[in-house]
Amino acid sequence: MPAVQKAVTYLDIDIFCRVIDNFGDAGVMWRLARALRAEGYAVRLIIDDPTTLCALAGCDSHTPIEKIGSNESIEVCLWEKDWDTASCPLLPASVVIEGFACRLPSDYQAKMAKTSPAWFNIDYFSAEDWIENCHLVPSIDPSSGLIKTNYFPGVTEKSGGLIIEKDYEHNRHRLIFGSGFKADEKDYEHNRHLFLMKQPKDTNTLRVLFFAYPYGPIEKIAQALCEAKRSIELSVTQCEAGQLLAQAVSKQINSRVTVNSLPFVSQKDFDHLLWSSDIVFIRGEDSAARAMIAGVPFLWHIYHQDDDVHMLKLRALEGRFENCFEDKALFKKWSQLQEAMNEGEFDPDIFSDLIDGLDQWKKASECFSKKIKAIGSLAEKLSEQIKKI
Ligand code: TRH
Repeated sequence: MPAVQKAVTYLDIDIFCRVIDNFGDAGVMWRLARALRAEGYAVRLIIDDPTTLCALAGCDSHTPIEKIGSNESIEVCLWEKDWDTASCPLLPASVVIEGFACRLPSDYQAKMAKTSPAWFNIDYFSAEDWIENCHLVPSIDPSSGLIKTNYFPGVTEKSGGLIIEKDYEHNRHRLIFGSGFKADEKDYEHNRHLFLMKQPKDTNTLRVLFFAYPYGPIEKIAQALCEAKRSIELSVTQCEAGQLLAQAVSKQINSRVTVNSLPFVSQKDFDHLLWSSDIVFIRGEDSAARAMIAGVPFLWHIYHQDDDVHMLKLRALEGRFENCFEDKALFKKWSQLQEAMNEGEFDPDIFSDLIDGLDQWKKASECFSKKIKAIGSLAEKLSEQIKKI
């Protein structure tokens, strides 16, 4: 008798995302949607700003919303404005994910009270101690009585980890040893700048990637790059700070910095940029997390918060990194330069020392990347929690 194949039923997940500013909100939720899809769930992403999502997904800006997720088998749906005050036609999925406490449409939430789905809030990434006490802590929603579980991404065992795609190592290996950007060759003009990043460079030249906020010490960074003892191929991402840096560098005389102005690339190609770089200036949350996973030496321009809360977050991450630096003096220089950069200063001499210690800096970054990977991927850890409920 032929073996009867058991039908596999996958749970469906709704992810809600409001874009407050920039790319981080959509960036994290799109990455999560892809990673949960790879875990086998049927994923619907409900988002109020499809244009931002389109850029991250690498779609043409005219792509209709229902097509944005089709290559990834993810359903993308517009969060209509009036759903916040009037009725919402969506029926709740078995699992509901609220991105960064974005407040679900009240009608949708009222329907959840009848179906009791598993409900998670995915919070902001932090390396601080306190998140370990809040991770996976349930709270009771006063209006519906439903339980919502708070999930905190982080870099320690007791946190929720970071999203690391199942094919991450495979893709990285392909870029470094294989065909790289080949898949996009048909669109050579658009990807010309990415091809440049893949070309072999002379060993004394440094590839530096820049993604930061416009309120940083841009002129001082330009000066430090131009005073460096090694030639620099500087790739500036498409952002205001990138344009400002390119202008500031062009004003410096006799510099050995060549500037490559990048287009906005898809989230997948963004990893390629990190893998092809020697040093990255990185901002926000998702791209900083990607630099940590990539094991590339980075300087984090952290998102500014009131009362300097961001500096606590920055120092907490440095604290987690310290053991990975064999050279403690170099660790001090890295922390010093990074903190100063977030306070409007940038010392060319310290930057020069970091370049001199690049091998050690790289070793420390790779050590940290290993630690993060050992924790496991956020999507797998979240999936374990979903299966428990
Ligand atoms: O864009 P960010 O500054 O976004 C956020 C938001 O402001 C958010 O509200 C805030 O809370 C958070 O920062 C701290 O930086 P972030 O988080 O690094 O997101 C950028 C995303 O854009 C990330 O997924 C990488 C992606 N990206 C590309 O895919 N291609 C590109 O060319 C560039 C420059 C970025």
